Amino acid sequence: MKGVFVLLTVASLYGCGGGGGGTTAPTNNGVNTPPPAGGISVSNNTFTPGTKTVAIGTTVKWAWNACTGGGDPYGGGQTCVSHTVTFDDGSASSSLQDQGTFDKAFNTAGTYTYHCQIHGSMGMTGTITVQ
Ligand SMILES: [Cu+2]
Repeated sequence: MKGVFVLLTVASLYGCGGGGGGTTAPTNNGVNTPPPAGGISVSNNTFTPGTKTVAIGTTVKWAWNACTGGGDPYGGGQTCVSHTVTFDDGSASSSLQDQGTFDKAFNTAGTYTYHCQIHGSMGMTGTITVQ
């Protein structure tokens, strides 16, 4: 019995696909990720803070906080809305995801604008100024 459990655990580990780039696979269903100090929260239709100034060489982290609701008496789960961090210059951007994080290093001075592919037209945009 114990051996079967171990085999199943190993099989499920191998079943996880590899993530790409700086995006962490969303592993915690219905769980928001608090942004670290200096990070940016990705919530429903807004990035907070929407504008940010960093020093050259800084890695900025976005953390998805797009799950709301849940906690009803019947144990219903939260609803998580998918968003992207998509750079207007076509540089490395996040996946369309409803949880997890995305990291991007800024090694060149400049102004980098980004948007959510789904909600950019609703004003879900942001700017990173690197100096
Ligand atoms: Cu969005």
